[in-house]
Parts: sequence; C-alpha cells; structure tokens
Amino acid sequence: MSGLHGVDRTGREFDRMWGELAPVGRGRDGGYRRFAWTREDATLREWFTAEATRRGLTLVTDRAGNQWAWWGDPDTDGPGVVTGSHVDSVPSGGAYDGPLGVVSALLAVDVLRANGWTPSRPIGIASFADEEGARFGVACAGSRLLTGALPPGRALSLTDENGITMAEAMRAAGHEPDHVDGDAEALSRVATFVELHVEQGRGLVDLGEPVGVASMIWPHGRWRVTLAGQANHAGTTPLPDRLDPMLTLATLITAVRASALRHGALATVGKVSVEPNGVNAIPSQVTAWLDCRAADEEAVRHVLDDLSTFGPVQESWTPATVFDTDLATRLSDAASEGEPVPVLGTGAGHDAGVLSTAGIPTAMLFVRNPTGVSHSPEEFAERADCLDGVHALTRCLAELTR
Ligand code: HGY
Ligand code: MN
Ligand code: MN
Ligand code: MN
Repeated sequence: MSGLHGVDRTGREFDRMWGELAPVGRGRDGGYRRFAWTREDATLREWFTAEATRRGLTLVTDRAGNQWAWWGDPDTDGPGVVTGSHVDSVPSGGAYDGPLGVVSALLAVDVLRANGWTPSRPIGIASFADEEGARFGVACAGSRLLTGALPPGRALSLTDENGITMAEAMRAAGHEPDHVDGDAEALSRVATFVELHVEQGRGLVDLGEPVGVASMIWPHGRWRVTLAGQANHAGTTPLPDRLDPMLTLATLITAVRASALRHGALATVGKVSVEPNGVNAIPSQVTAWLDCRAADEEAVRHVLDDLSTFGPVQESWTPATVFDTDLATRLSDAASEGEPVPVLGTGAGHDAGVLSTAGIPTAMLFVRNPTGVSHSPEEFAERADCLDGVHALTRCLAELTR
C-alpha cells in the first residue's frame, strides 16, 4: 500500500488519543500506575470501548477479560488478522509500553479506511488484560488465561499486596469471575497476530532506524520466593537470637546477581513484601519475586539451580518465542514499502509470545525508543517515529489482508 493519504489526520488523531490517555493513572513522578481491575483499568476499558464504538467496530470482551474490537465479522467471514497490545503498566511505568500498540492499531484501521482499503478478512484490535502482572504477579495473565496457559483457578486465587484476590478484584470491576476460563472461541477468531510495541532497549537507536521487526523473544519466567523469619522486637532482641528474613533477602539478592553474571542471564528481585512491615519489628516473613530471562533457556535453568536453596516457586514461564521467519521477512518488506526494516530480538515479554506459544502465527513491530529505557517514566518515543510505526503497521495489515 504505497502513498498513504490522511497522514495529517493521523497525526491529529494520535495527539487526541495520546492526550486522552496521558492523565490516566499518572503519578507525581510522571510514571503510570495502571493495574488490572482497578479504577484506572476501568477508565482505560471505557476509553477503548469509546474508540471502538466511534469507528463502528464490534466490541467483544472474552472470558479472560481481554477486549476485542472487530472490523468485519470473524464468525461469518473466518478468522482475522489481529493487532493490538495492552494498556496496563508496571508500577511507575512508562507511557508507551502497551498503549502505543493499542493506539497504533486504532490509527492503522483509520488509515486503511482513509485509503479505501477493503480487507480480504476481518481485522481485529485486541487490548489484553493484565499483561504486566503488576498487581497479581503473573505476566500476561489475560492472554495466558485466554490460551489456557494459566488455569482460571490459579489466576483467580492470586492475591495483590492487600490480600485481595483476582476474583474479588474482577467482581468489583464487574467482570464475573465464575465466567473466567480459557476462551477457545475468541482464540479461534485469530488467524495472525501482529503487535506493535515501543522498543524496550536501544537496538533501533543504535541502528538509526525508526521501526523494526522482532525475530524472537527470550524465554523468561517469574518465581515467588517466601523467606520465613521470626517476628520480634527490634529494640530488645539480641542479634544472635534473631531470625530476620531481611538478612536472607540480602543473601538472595547477591546470589541472584552472582549467578546471573556467571550464566549470562538477566535477573531481578522485585515486588518485595514484608510482613509485618514495621520499622521496629523484625519481620516474620518476606516474599520476593524473581524475574529471570536469557537468550538461552539453559542459562535460566542454571540460575534457578543455583537458587534452589531459597525454594523459588515458579509462577509463570514463557519459552523462547521464535517468530515465524517468513512472516517477519514479509512484514519487514511491507513495513516500509520494500526497503526492509531491521529484524531484532528482545528480552521483553509480550502477549505476542503467549499467542505464538499457543500456535498463532505472530509477529511484532518495534518503534524506536531514544532513551532505550522502559518500565520507567523515562520510556519515550518521538511522535514522528510513532507515526512511522502506525504507517508500518498499516502496510503490514494491508499485506496480510490482500
Ligand atoms: O516484563 C516484560 O518483559 C514486559 O514488558 N511485560
Ligand atoms: Mn512491560
Ligand atoms: Mn508491554
Ligand atoms: Mn550453575
């Protein structure tokens, strides 16, 4: 699809949507708190519903709580090409991780229509629930529930830092947890999934390119580590008599770093909760989460072997996602009208990885992030690069719906 019309309108629409999203869940540090099944999540769901309705798209919420907006009917016209991403964030997350993919998907449909495109198959836009797993700990909870990779019973019993279960949070948000399950019907509507995402690294900056295509996603997992201690008085308990889980936490953190360095993995200890969390009480228990990834699955296994004495419990695991090479090449050509864009790997996990693991032909487009920083208010993408991403996505959707 060459010589796209409506470029100026796309820019205005980008500004409008970006402006509407900007205040939702933004903290004083400029970072975002947009957690699953919260007030911010409800606002973002209403926003997505309004944008889909404005375009006459057919809205569906699947059993896992993921939102879908369809141009065409996959139930009568067969499975479609789906694009989209997520709108939730990590604590104090950036503005682009997730929302850029959803906004770009809506704009790509606008551009296709402005250029009189008649897709040969339905085009869907997905906004996946709880991709970051920031509140309940499990990454890609919405897409994993959808594909059956996350059993509903386990998901619904996960608790947040206030002890609220996912089931209680869903119910409070009006999504009936008894209805939650894998959704083969929703999944059967997806022939191909293409996710546009801000790059979470410097690959495109170093290459001097605004847009790239993903070759693979590293394998990555999350483990929960519970460290037991003995609650006691901070001012009266002699040091030799203490069972202080914070000391064990300190040992865990240094062991993780040493092992990750030794095995060429990337690992983080985060989401630490201390009970009781007082300044003058030795805690009875500390719970910490381990995020471990590596280009080579073996390296992750070695790190977890090294940490076995801490009793890590695996909460989620996504194997390496090697995207379909032909599809990646096709989209690399399509993305910018014949001058292939770079193809590069990533250590960041995405719903695209979950769908690919479920057997859906999947691809990803990356948009340059000048800071290379993500999961932080520093995360950024230039407006011009965002619009290049929209046009690259538009060309990819045209290529897939010829
Ligand atoms: O954690 C990740 O890699 C992704 O950004 N959710
Ligand atoms: Mn993220
Ligand atoms: Mn993301
Ligand atoms: Mn080892």
